[in-house]
Amino acid sequence: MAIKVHGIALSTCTGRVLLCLLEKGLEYEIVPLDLANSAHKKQPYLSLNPFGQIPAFEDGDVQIFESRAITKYLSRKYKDTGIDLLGSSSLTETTIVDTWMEVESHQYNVPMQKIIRQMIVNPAYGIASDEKIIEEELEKLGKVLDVYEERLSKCKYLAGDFYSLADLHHVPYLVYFMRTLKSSVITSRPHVNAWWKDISSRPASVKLAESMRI
Ligand code: GS8
Repeated sequence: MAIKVHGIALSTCTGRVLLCLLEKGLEYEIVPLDLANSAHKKQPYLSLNPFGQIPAFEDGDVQIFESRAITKYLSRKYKDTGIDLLGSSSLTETTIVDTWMEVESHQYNVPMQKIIRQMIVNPAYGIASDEKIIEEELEKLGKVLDVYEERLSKCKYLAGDFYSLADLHHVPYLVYFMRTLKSSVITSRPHVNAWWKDISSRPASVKLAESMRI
């Protein structure tokens, strides 16, 4: 049975799953949701994601929500299809991938999500951006990226000299962020900038970015 992703490509969390599928070269079907009519807050969708958020995922009998859990599932189940995204060659590498996935989720994602809401999502809905929130969150993001700059001066990718889910998870928000007037937060940090240039030019990332045009 085909892999089904319930969501929309414009959503960064859905994009995280789509990017993993593209990297793995797996066939999938996007099942669009009528978000304007709150289809994600009602049954039958709530039986796929009880929190009423996108994405949700089906692979045969397996049903999962939480985008990062879905990418981990795909990377483990389809370990031998396409690129290894887990640093599977040793426990140490796997653990470093896990560490930087946690960093993405708990350090980078927090300010980034608020910035993208203010700079991309709100304007798309005709809602004014809050400059104070943007400035506060950019300062927090800058501190996180200073740690990345140091890390990426020592290795090409976050978990080492190999591309992994730790890098992949960053891509969707950065696609939107790099289209804002604040992209110098990335380009002014040479190692972060080189990392972004590399991971954004992967064919799968280019394809995802094309589908993220608001
Ligand atoms: C977050 C899902 C989420 O925030 C994940 O899957 O990674 N931790 C979860 N989804 C957003 C869209 S993200 O672009 C969403 O569903 N927003 C609509 C809503 O909350 O009503």
